[in-house]
Amino acid sequence: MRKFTIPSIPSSEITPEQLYQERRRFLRHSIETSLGLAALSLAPGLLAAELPPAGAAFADLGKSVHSSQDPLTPYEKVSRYNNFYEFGTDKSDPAYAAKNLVTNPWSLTISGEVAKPGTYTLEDILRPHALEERIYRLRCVEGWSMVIPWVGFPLADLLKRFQPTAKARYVAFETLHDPAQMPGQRDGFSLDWPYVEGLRLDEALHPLTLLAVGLYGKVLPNQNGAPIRLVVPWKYGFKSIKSLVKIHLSAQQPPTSWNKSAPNEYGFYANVNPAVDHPRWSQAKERRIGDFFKRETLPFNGYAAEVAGLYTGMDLRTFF
Ligand SMILES: Nc1nc2c(c(=O)[nH]1)N[C@H]1C(S)=C(S)[C@@H](COP(=O)(O)O)O[C@H]1N2
Ligand SMILES: [Mo]
Repeated sequence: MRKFTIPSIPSSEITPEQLYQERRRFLRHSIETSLGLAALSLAPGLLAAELPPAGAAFADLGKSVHSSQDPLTPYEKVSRYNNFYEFGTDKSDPAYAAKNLVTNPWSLTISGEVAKPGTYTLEDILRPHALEERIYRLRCVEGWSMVIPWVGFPLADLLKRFQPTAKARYVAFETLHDPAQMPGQRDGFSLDWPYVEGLRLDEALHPLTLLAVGLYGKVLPNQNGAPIRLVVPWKYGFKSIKSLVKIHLSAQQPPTSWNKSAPNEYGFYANVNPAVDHPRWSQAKERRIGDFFKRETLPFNGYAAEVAGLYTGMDLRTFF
């Protein structure tokens, strides 16, 4: 986020949603015919005991009532224009630098104020959860946005399984720390590693808060946070932490990476708010990747009706 460049992208690159729907039907058809029974075990209502292999499609995902109607940002942009500083600070770095990240096997530690702490394989984490497609707007604090069809399930469903104790008030998240695989963790600049994020427990339990394992109907590309990442659509994108290895419940508000790095620029709450400018640029507008003209940024990124109630009584001008 030190760098603030906005490439100009011709509007001709927008992929109409229809094209994606067509392609998805094709993918589902081809995977069912080529894998036969193996694919059938994933459908319908998809119990996600196993992820399909990289690049393969999920079958028959449920459609979420929480999906946005906005036209989708093309897959080619979603997967090649990324912020993932573990793999470099240029938008184009993660797509190639994350190519060989090992995401299988993967384990996730649930710790702190829960009745059932432990380290679990990704398969154990996913097994009971039905996956669905959720189309969300993603608004980066840098002033650009995308519309992404995620595949995932509510974080709330996972947290309830591990049973937060009465003391739990916050949830902390941690990305993999592995400098051998993550070149950005070897050059000392930018952030303290590992990347950490956090939510208040009620934010984490909100039905819009998603754990994503895929996008565009397929397993997450590594550069988008494989094999499992957080998505919090009403907050600036940096809250949506990638490649999770740890979820820790606590009584205290946890430190968060961008807030530690520049506390006057990035808050813990980081709710999308066009009325509170970043110290170095306005937040009133955003460029939707693929659009020529900027558009107005909406309070809570357009999710105010669902989430504004979480912040009743708080002064939103200061809780940036
Ligand atoms: N671990 C980690 N998570 C991260 C980041 C990062 O650098 N490291 N960047 C964040 C930022 S600033 C944004 S805008 C989103 C981008 O997600 P995307 O590349 O899937 O669009 O990821 C967020 N999650
Ligand atoms: Mo971002």
